[in-house]
Amino acid sequence: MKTAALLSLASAASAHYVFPSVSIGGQSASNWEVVRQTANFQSTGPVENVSSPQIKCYELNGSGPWSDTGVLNVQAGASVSFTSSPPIFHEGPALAYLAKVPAGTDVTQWDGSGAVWFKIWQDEPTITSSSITFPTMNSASIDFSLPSCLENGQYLLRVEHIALHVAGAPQFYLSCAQINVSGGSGGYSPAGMLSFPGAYSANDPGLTANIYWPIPTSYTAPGGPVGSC
Ligand SMILES: *[C@@H]1O[C@H](CO)[C@@H](O)[C@H](O)[C@H]1NC(C)=O
Ligand SMILES: *[C@@H]1O[C@H](CO)[C@@H](O)[C@H](O)[C@H]1NC(C)=O
Ligand SMILES: *[C@@H]1O[C@H](CO)[C@@H](O)[C@H](O)[C@H]1NC(C)=O
Ligand SMILES: [Cu+2]
Repeated sequence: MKTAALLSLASAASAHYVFPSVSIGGQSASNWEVVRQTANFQSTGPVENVSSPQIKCYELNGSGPWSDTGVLNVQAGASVSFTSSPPIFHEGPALAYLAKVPAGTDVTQWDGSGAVWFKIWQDEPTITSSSITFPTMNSASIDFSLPSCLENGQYLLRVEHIALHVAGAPQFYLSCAQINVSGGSGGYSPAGMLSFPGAYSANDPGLTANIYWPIPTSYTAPGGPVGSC
């Protein structure tokens, strides 16, 4: 019995996840081909500090450049599917952000620092009187679409899942893909420009939430609202 309990603890502790690959508009790339390899590619552990520079893209190579990572050519409005390896194992919201690469700079040379990030998507939990559950629980992917009204050009695309299973100790799982958007109609209106770190505060109610008791009657993820076309 003792051995079984220890094994089960060990498997819970290792049941973290990474997002090493992405398929956009049906074009897929292999692991870490267009997604910057993350520092947790082996441990699969989370970022746990909202002030850490790792909350931006969690790069293994923190200072870059990232010229060993490719760039995926995509169409605005395309559907995006980031693979979660292994499948997401904790309750919490999934979110996606973009940061547009400044003119004259290549995405592989750009670190995405400053107030350059805007939220393009987040999911919503199902709340009942007995539980709050999130759509990506047990999912092998995080799926959303790029806005159709993006400006054309290169971006970092940051995908994130925030695990809320330990009340008051949120865990951030994330990675960033390098993409080059064409076919966009332009005019996207971000709801706000954010920096990582900086976008999240440790005392944000969306991060301090206790999802078990009392069951929340509403939930708002950190990082503000999603922009619009
Ligand atoms: C969180 O990260 C910041 C920035 O790197 C650092 O100054 C601070 O000590 C970290 N906090 C903890 C609890 O590790
Ligand atoms: C980061 O990647 C660049 C480009 O591949 C390389 O020149 C640099 O040495 C790497 N830095 C580290 C610390 O690995
Ligand atoms: C981005 O896509 C456009 C349109 O397909 C193309 O002309 C341009 O060369 C691409 N840029 C890069 C850096 O891949
Ligand atoms: Cu975990």
